[in-house]
Amino acid sequence: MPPLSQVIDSSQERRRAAAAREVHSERLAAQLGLFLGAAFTVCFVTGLISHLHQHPLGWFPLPSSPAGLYRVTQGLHVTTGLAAIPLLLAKLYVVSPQLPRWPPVDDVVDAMARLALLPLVGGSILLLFTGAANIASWYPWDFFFPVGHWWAAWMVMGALMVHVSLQFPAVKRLFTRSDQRHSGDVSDDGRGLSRRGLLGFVVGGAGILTLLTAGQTFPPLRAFTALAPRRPDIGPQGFPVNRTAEAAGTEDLATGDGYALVVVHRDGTEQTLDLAAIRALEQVSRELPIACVEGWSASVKWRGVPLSAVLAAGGVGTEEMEGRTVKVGSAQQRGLYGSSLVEPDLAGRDDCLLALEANGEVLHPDHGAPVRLIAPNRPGVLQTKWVTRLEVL
Ligand code: HEM
Ligand SMILES: Nc1nc2c(c(=O)[nH]1)N[C@H]1C(S)=C(S)[C@@H](COP(=O)(O)O)O[C@H]1N2
Ligand SMILES: [Mo]
Repeated sequence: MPPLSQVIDSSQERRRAAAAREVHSERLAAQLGLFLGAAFTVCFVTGLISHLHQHPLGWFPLPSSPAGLYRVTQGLHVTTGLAAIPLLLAKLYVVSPQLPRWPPVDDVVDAMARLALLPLVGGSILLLFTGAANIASWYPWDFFFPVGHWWAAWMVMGALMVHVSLQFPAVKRLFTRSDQRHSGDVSDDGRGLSRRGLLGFVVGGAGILTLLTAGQTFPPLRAFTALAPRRPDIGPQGFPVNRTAEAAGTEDLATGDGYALVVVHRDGTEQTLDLAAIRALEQVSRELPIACVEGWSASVKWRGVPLSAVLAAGGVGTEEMEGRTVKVGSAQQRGLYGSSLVEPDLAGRDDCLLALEANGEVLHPDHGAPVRLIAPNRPGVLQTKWVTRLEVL
């Protein structure tokens, strides 16, 4: 018969060991839920910003400065979204014993709670999967990515509000003193992942994913971009290309021979500028990022002519420009990115450029030669390449 103190010690040890295995606990589910909720909120807000850039609301204009703001918000979107993948997997593992249950619901509130899990879990998996596949340029689906991703985001955020309000007591218990702690459904069969193993998976997984992708937008981590689809310093003239001139069918344009920029006035009349006329205008140098919606970004030194000065050379005076949006059109016939809109405030800025040079060289064909749009705080998709048409709307 061992001494009493030893019996107590070993039972304490057992309890400690059991607590360490408390993987399927309410507490861990709530902790992971908090982090997931924070990550999804960051993704939703930054995603909305991205959406507003591409579908502007007249009464809610986005600022044109700081010039690198979109680079930060979209970099955050993709980085946070990827880090949420191990979080979601861990959360599903922790709550998995509670999913199959008989009877399936206890009461009306419980029925709502369990019903909300369908769009919540299904939508979250859809969001993270489509997001990750998109930045890897893999499209194993038929719908247009931003549309599917957009509606999944609203569905998930709605279900998340229902879920959080119903699970609020569990979150509250997280912040009460530990001796009053409610440990919830502990399945202590000693099998499966330990609590420490699970936390290691989450922190390690999120950390590794962040380390291997954040360099696509955060220069100090550039050397580690193994998982990111683009390294921001690789490509002609030192930065990446999404669509080449060959893919866009615009190789012939780059020579500049026969190039013509058509300026369309509000009354429909047209005026044409050749390349020499544009080159003869006063040029300015500006450092502005290309910040792709897919999360990579690169800072580039551009040289070119402010859009407003080119329009002026095409006969569009300040009065005609007043409060007007400009449609910037490309020679590219294929694909979705043949034109973009420049809002009135942006169109008047001297760092909203039609660029002729990048990083000290004449623009490379893949970067939009002979003339491409580059403007501050704007998603890459709106930085139209191979510009041949400016239309005052
Ligand atoms: C692996 C995780 C994720 C990745 C890699 C990712 C990636 C992206 C990308 C590349 C876009 C730009 C689409 C475009 O304009 O072409 C985008 C937009 C967006 N994302 Fe995500 N995302 C992720 C997770 C999430 C999550 C968790 C949410 C919300 C809870 C979310 C909400 C949105 C919204 C609302 C947009 C705007 C869609 C639009 O412009 O119509 N994303 N995301
Ligand atoms: N005409 C045209 N312009 C375009 C595109 C395109 O496919 N066609 N791609 C856009 C996208 S998605 C990005 S990220 C930037 C990339 O510019 P870069 O190739 O010079 O880096 O160009 C934008 N301008
Ligand atoms: Mo892009």
